[in-house]
Amino acid sequence: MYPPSRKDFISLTLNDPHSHTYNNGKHRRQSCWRKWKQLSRLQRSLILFLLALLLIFGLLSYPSMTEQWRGKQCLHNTQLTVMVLLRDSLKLMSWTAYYTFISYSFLLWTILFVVSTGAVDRLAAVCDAFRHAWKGYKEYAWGHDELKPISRSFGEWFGLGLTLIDSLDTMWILGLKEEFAEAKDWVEKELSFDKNVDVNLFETTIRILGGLLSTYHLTGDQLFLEKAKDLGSRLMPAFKTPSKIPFSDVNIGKGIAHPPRWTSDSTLAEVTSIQLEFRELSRLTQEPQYQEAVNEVMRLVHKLPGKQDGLVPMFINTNSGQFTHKGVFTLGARADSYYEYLLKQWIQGGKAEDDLLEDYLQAVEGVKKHLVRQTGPSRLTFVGELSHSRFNPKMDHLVCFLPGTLALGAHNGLPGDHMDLAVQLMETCHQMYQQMETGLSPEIVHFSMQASDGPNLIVKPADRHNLLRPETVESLFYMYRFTKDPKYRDWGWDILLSFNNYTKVPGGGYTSINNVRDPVNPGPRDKMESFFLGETLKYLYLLFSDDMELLSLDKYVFNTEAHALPIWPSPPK
Ligand code: DMJ
Repeated sequence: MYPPSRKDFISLTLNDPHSHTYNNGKHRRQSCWRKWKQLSRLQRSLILFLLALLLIFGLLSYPSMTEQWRGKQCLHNTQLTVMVLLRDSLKLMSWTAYYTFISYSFLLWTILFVVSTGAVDRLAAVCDAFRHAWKGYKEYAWGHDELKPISRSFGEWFGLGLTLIDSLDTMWILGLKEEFAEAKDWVEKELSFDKNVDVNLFETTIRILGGLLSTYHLTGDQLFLEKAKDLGSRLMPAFKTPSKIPFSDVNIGKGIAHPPRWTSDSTLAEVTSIQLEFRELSRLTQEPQYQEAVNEVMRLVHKLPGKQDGLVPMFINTNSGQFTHKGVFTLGARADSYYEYLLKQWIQGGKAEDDLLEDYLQAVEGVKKHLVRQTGPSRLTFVGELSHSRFNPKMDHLVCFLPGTLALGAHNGLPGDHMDLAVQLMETCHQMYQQMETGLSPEIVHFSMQASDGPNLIVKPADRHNLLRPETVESLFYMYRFTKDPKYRDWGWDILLSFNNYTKVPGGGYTSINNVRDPVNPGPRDKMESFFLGETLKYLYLLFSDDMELLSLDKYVFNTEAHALPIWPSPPK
């Protein structure tokens, strides 16, 4: 796949004035022009309008032209695009009356096109947002992990240029060639994994390994595969544990892994959400050790006692290989992407691995039975948590990945009621934004189950922050792709506007905020998470794009950090 090409204007090819064809045509045009002048103004307008319509349909159905438009959306905002087209049309008008005629039609088409498709504005707005975020990163945090946009400095987590790598494929998809080239240059010259640093296995896999693999697939550039191989091999010591359940942390320079200081447990979602990336690395390198290591984790978890109707506890011990903290079940932090990766591994591998499907289907039934409930006031469907048989009507924003995952499953032939649940949960995630004064969701919401006229959503003071997370726009993207219902785009648009209103920092960057209920003082936290560029803006762009072949969901599966990996071709029969 290639990025949209940069074009500053659409050119029309004119006939050679010295050719015979042109001279013959000249007479015809002169008589046409005379006839044209004899028409009334109404007749002329009507013809122009019809021609404009013809042009719209013609151009829209011409693939290479829409390809050019896609490129423009990131290079110009709509107004600029219109101005460029206007300028070109005016230039053409100074030719003969024939070209004036064409120009008017073209101009009319442009205006109608822009007015009739909100898509142009929305895509351009995502591009503007990306550029603004990138500007801050480039100026104050270049090559570092995260931008601190308020203090105009940076934060370091692993010291591996996290935001830059997480953003690579987003820039490619948005057609931001110059920005991409600069970032690639940094990867080539500056990025080294030969560093004495402790990294978190899961975060490094989903953001950096996933980002490099996805960029390799989009660009075909070996550089990214070489870097991915180097990183993958440096992460492997994490799997050297008595149970083969990996440690949470690895020193990629020394090749030594260890659990967190306070426990020998690993987080369940972390050890079961690195599979897509390691499996793909094995496929590309033909080196089986990556795939074998992560498949072993799935095999162990598959047969482990302590699940409840497919729901898994949040921790697993690296020595014993057993679940710990049993009896607590959530679809939020520490368990979320386990469920997501069951389905996505099944899809990645060509729907051949039955254990994955079985675990996923069972888990969805478990979610429906134990965790899905409705609010009292207006019957909003939500996913709560279970703690030793006690139901807690609390839902992390993280759970909003679920409508998208359920919809993806239904699209791949899983039961239709998964889609029904997806539709209901999508509505709730939308309400988590819409009912807040800033239009942005808090990190955690509690739901009222009492039948009353009171609010459905309750936000505790400690949960009022927003970290620019992607899960809701991610699900909106899936829902739009599968239903084409424009309301999902409108909901995504409202979210982008709210990000712009309350989290955009003058000078460059976006910041997470402390209080989504206070539009006067949302309380900037001075941190732009890498997933804002890697995921949130990418999913918004894909949501607004009319090009359903742009990372088709029948060809790619997105990892949990929105990095696209190919669905494997089926083996020859
Ligand atoms: C991302 O790093 C991933 O989406 C992960 O699965 C969950 N947390 C963040 C975004 O919220």
